[in-house]
Amino acid sequence: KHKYNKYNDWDTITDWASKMASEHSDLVRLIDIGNTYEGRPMTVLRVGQSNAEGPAIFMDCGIHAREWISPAFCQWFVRELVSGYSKNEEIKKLLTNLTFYILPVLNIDGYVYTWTEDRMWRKNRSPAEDSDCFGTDLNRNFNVSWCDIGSSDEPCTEIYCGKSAQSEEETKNVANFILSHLKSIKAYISIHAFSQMILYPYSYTYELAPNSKELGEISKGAISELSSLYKTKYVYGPSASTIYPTSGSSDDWAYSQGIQYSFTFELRDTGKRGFLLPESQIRATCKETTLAIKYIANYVLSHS
Ligand code: 0X9
Ligand code: ZN
Repeated sequence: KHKYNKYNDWDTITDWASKMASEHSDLVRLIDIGNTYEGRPMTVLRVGQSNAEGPAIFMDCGIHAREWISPAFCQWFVRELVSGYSKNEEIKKLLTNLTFYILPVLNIDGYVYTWTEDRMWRKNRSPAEDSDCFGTDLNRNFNVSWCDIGSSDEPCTEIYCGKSAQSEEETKNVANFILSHLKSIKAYISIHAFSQMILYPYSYTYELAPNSKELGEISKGAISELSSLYKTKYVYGPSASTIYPTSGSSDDWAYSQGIQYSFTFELRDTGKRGFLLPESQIRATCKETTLAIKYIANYVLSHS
């Protein structure tokens, strides 16, 4: 049975998504964006007043399989939107003027594998050529400075970039969906764990992005909202210097396509439990993160 304050397995998340769409058909539509390597359908939840054509925000969770708090947050945030629509003026305003495209689990095959075989699995599940190892790091597979700094061309590593840029079904499906809505998508947000950070481009170079100052100010504002609830400490900055350099990452790719507001969140904690964040922290983590995402959404709305 689906629960917002527990980690849900993939079948439960699938049923949940269908139920959201059928119970809130005025606000939620499901969009099939293609299948994973193992053939599971990837479904984006489009949340917004159905006739709204305005600006949009794309958010994905679960690029990395073991970061379970991330999909939990996407589910929480969808509920926040649908339940807030009728009783909260701020949410109503957001959903009247903005569209959210939310992908609750990007790396579904990997996520299933963490439930059935290996809790610490990170990558997707496609087999490599000329190697017995499995899995490409989907946050190294996007077509931006592909397989350069912070990636590896060795299939047995955790940061394998894949056999070519966007070689993976999951990467291709997301990139194609974003490209097909590029006119409306004003912000890209990718939810990871852990480290308590808000990161923005660039990742593949230490150079500063053209609107780095603005991205820093938005991050600062989002963190001030987030920490107002439980005083959780976050840091922010350009990805390369704040966490470490990576290439072929989704946020840099979205930014390279002209999406000016591109962020990666690293949710709780700072390493005590790491990827194994206890279920008792889901609620607080999701509540505080919701404040940060709403702050960004309001910013995007008033600047587009
Ligand atoms: O290594 C990663 O992909 C991210 N860390 S994680 O522990 N969640 O795997 C960091 C990504 C930093 N790079 C970008 N934001 N592009
Ligand atoms: Zn991650």
